Amino acid sequence: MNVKLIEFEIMGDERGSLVAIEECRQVPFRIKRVYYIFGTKPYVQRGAHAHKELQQVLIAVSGSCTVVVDDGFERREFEMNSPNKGLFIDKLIWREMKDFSSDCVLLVLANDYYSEFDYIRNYAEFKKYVVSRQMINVQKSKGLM
Ligand code: T46
Repeated sequence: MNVKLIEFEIMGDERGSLVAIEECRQVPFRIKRVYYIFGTKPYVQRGAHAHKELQQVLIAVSGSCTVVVDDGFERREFEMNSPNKGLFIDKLIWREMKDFSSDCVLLVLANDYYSEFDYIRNYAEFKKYVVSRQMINVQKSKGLM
């Protein structure tokens, strides 16, 4: 599954800590958009969608939450609880976020602008889309397309 944890270097001294993130260095893409999610109630689930093209890195810069990722075949859970931990999520990965602590600020770096057309918000539709993409890739690899 094309999801991976990235550990950012903490530059600290007696005053505290600092993490620097630069596009195409600590994150594997050019950053076109930054947004953050905060004030989410602990019983609330967010996400429940996939993106056709968008790549993102999620960082709990404060507090914690759980991120569930699913490529249509396998499901994994990540506990995001540290400002020096980023979760890279490639395109075509279903994601759900839950168990937000009251102080959670989830910072998201994205490689493109917001577009509702890029979202797949229905899991059955997502599965169908992933399988059809796989079939196209197999045909391309056999030189049939
Ligand atoms: C994702 C997860 C991790 C905008 O107008 N611009 C934006 O850049 C974003 C991200 C959202 N919006 C609007 C669309 C909705 O009316 O803000 C509202 C809340 O968005 P949504 O319900 O999609 O939020 P989440 O927390 O379910 O999902 C978000 C991102 O949308 C999504 O790309 O991967 O965070």
